[in-house]
Amino acid sequence: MSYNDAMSSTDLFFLRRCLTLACREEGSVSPNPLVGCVIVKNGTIISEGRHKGPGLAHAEADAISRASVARLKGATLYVNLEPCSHTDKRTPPCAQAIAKAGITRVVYPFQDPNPKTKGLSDKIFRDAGIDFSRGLLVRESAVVNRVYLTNITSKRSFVSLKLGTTMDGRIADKSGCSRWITGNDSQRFVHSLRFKSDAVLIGSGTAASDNPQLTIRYGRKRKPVTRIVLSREGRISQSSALAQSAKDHPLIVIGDRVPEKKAAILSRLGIKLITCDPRDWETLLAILFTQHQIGRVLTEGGGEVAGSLVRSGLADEIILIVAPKLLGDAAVPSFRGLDFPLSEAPEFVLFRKRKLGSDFALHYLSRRTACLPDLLKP
Ligand code: AOF
Ligand code: ZN
Repeated sequence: MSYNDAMSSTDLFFLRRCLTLACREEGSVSPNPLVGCVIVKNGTIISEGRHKGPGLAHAEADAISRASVARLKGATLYVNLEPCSHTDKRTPPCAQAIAKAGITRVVYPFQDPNPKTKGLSDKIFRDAGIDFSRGLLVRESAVVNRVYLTNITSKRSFVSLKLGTTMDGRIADKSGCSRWITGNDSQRFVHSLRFKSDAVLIGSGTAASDNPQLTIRYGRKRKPVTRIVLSREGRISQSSALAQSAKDHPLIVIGDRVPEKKAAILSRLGIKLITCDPRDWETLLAILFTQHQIGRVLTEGGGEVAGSLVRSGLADEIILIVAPKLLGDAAVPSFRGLDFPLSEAPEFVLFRKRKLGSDFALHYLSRRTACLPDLLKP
């Protein structure tokens, strides 16, 4: 069908509501997509639903279950991803449930790139006489599901690179001291970023100098987040906060030259070892997603990790938290080892900005992430 302006503005309103509902579950759904659904009759919402995590009801099924059988007949269903129709999975297929419920119109932005279900709902809807349309709110919906889309199209973890810096882009003073560049509000914000991720990753230099815990300690929602340390030789102090908490919070060391004795010590401490060259981001991110179900990894420093990720072109987004301070030339730079002429400088797209006390969080998407919608067939 083709849109007229009045129809599309109403449809946009309800699709935006789906995104708001979907985003409430950020941090809980991995490796699944963020999905919200609203069912509308005579211009009013009669039911809403959202997907709350793997194995739990899909957004459409959740919304259908909250409305009476009679009211569903002839209603319109909005959802921010093509409804699924495959059956070899944990939950029943949604397209069939929508048809069975007597819904007569379905609106969603784009097809689900999951090859098991992509495009299959068309026939189900056509056979049931359901009028379906897509193509609205594609960009916003793709950005909301950037983690899922990257996971499914590239078969690797999505990378959120976070750095706390001064106004002159320094992450520590010349003695290596970085506590604390950013303020309390930023601290809480970082814990919410950890919650939205499946793993938090640092280099062995940061592990040694900061002795961090990398757990979630603030905020309403808590979950065990996997901590990852990169070290070719498997260097991590047995008395460090990370090693000491490995029995309660999963800890992985990534290295390719870990001596057998060291590997035995790590195993005794409850630390998992992944044998991989930590400079080979492509292989590492593929292993983290396909073998460890890590959909989104948050990297928290330092400058070596940030520099090498940008060089590899695999920093999918960069979240800079900038404090109103200056440290000067001798202090530690944010991105080590980069050297681009201006004409080749990697460019990012500003996605969001947020004031955090006297700091500012600047959230940039890589060109690849910003272009994800171009990969999608509406
Ligand atoms: C979700 N939530 O609301 C929708 C999804 O293993 P399952 O049964 O949870 O199926 C997961 C797949 O279902 C997922 O990869 C995606 O293709 C499709 N749609 N998934 O988790 C939802 N609508
Ligand atoms: Zn479904």
